[in-house]
Parts: sequence; structure tokens; C-alpha cells
Amino acid sequence: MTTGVVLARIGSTYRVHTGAVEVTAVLRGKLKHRDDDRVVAGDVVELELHADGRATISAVRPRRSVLARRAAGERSPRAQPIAANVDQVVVVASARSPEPSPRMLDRFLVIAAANRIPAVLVLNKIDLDRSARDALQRRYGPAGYHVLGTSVTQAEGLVALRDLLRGRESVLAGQSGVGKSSLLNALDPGLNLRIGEISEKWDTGKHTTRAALVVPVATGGYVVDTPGLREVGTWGIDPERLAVYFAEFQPFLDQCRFDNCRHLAEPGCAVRQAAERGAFDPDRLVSYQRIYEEVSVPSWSSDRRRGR
Ligand SMILES: Nc1nc2c(ncn2[C@@H]2O[C@H](COP(=O)(O)OP(=O)(O)O)[C@@H](O)[C@H]2O)c(=O)[nH]1
Ligand SMILES: [Mg+2]
Ligand SMILES: [Zn+2]
Repeated sequence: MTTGVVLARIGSTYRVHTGAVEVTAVLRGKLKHRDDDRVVAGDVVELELHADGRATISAVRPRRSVLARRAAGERSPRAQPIAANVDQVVVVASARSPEPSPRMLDRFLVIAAANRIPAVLVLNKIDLDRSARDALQRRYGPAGYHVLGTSVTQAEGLVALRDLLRGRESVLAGQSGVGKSSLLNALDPGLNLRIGEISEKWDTGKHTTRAALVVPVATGGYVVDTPGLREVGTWGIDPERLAVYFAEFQPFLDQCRFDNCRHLAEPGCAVRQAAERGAFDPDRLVSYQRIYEEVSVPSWSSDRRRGR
């Protein structure tokens, strides 16, 4: 028996990477009649390889993690898996052009944490501003995140990036133009990803039908090309759990005067006091409050706000 990783679904067939080769496989009848979401990119599957080159997926291994988007259900929205077995989210920003957007980075980190997927930060284009990595590390260090500085043009940090990706399945998240495609091409020129591609800018989460693709990287590991973490979004995040996703708040959470403190405007809030005395970057609390607002509105009104 052979196992492989599902790279993509094309109609009723799946492209599966076995480590050695790529095969096109169909689901065995028994699996076919289940849920449409039964097999997604990133799934580890058991294959029967036939003499004529065809392959059949006979079983799906239990998932280590699932990234899901919100899909319209008959009564209430349901989770529609878009990628399985994501091991880490690599949040990419750049030192300049564009400058890091802390609000966006915090949002990606919260989405990763809420999906129980570890995250790391990569700051690319450090050739344009040598001090930018330290500034970002100061913001995220207290939460336990490591910031890896890279430069494609100066070939810096690329060995560390290769090691970070190797043996894992990673989602690269980050604003358009920060250098995600450039970094992947630098590791694996065979990927031949387009640089300066603007289509991502239109990735507003509206084209809900695009499926995820998983791409093997020559230096080891898999990178998931999702419709965007943006599409996974913050839906389903319990506002009462949000503070837990800001790891640096942790030591203060049980010191607030009120047990049900939301860390917004309540008197005696230990998290706000910690922010004020600089125990962590107070701007992280601003991000928390923004996301809190977003996740505490009823879903029907957030749908309407997004214009769906
Ligand atoms: N100075 C500098 N420019 C870079 C670096 N990496 C990428 N770029 C440039 O940034 C632009 C956007 O890169 P791209 O890989 O398409 O970004 P993506 O949208 O995140 O995939 C291109 O013009 C790249 O040449 C870098 O390390 N330093
Ligand atoms: Mg790109
Ligand atoms: Zn509080």
C-alpha cells in the first residue's frame, strides 16, 4: 500500500503526490457517496496503484488539522474544509513596500491560533530596512512568536526559511507584494511562480468556489496555496476565547476585577493595565479590541456588512 498527499481536486479526480511521483486517482466507490468535502487538498490518503497506471484512493487518514471556510448552510453556516493537515501558518510581511500592517498581521495570527495551527512570522525585504526585523520582534516576542528576517535580493535568511518549511505543510499568508512568490521561487526555481502578480489583490473572499492547491517544494515540505486565510476569516471565533489567542495577555487574564472582563472598558482590567505599563505592545490590545468587535456581532449582520 502506498500513501500520498492530495495536491488538488480536478472534478472527480485527485492529483496525489506519493513522494516519488504524482498520480491521478479516483475515489473508491465506498468513499464516493459520502460528503462532498470528504477529500481535500492536504489529505493523506491510502492508494491502490494499478498496473495500467491508474490509482484508487481507498482510505483517508485522520487529519492533524483542518482549515475551513464558512459555507452557507440550509439553516446555519457550516464549516467547509478547504485544506487538511496544515502544520503551520507562515505570516509574511515586508520591511518596506509595503510596510508591515500590524492590524493585518495580528488578524492572521489570531486566525491561525483559533484553528490551533502554530504560526511564525517572516519579514522579507530586510535589505530595504535593516532595523525593521528588531521592531517586529519586539512587538511579537512577548507573545512567543519568532520573526525570521529574509531578503530575496541579498539571499539572506533563505536557508532558515528552507529549514522552516521542510517536512511540514505550510500556509503562506500575507499582503500582496511582500514577496511570497519570490521567496518560494528562491527556494525552488522549478515552481516558477509569477512575481508581482496582482490577482491576489482581488482576493477579497468573494470567489468562494476556488479550492486550495498543495504544492511540493523541491527542498522538502508542502506549501498550501489557499484562496486566502482571509477567506477562512475570524468566523466562528468565540469572543470569550479571543484573549487566549493573544498569548502575552495570558499572565493577566485571571487578575481582572471581573471574571467575565472583556478587556474593553471594564474597570480594574489587568490586561489594559499591563498594556499601559508596557508589559507588551499596547497596540496589540487595539488589535484585540477590533477583532472582538468583529466576532461579537451576530453572523447575519456580519454577512450583510461584507455585502454577501
Ligand atoms: N528589495 C526587495 N524586493 C523584493 C524582495 N522580495 C521580493 N521583492 C519584490 O517585491 C515585489 C513583489 O514580490 P512577489 O513575490 O510577487 O510578492 P507576493 O505578492 O507576496 O507574491 C516584486 O517586485 C519582487 O521583485 C526582497 O527581498 N527585497
Ligand atoms: Mg505572489
Ligand atoms: Zn480585563
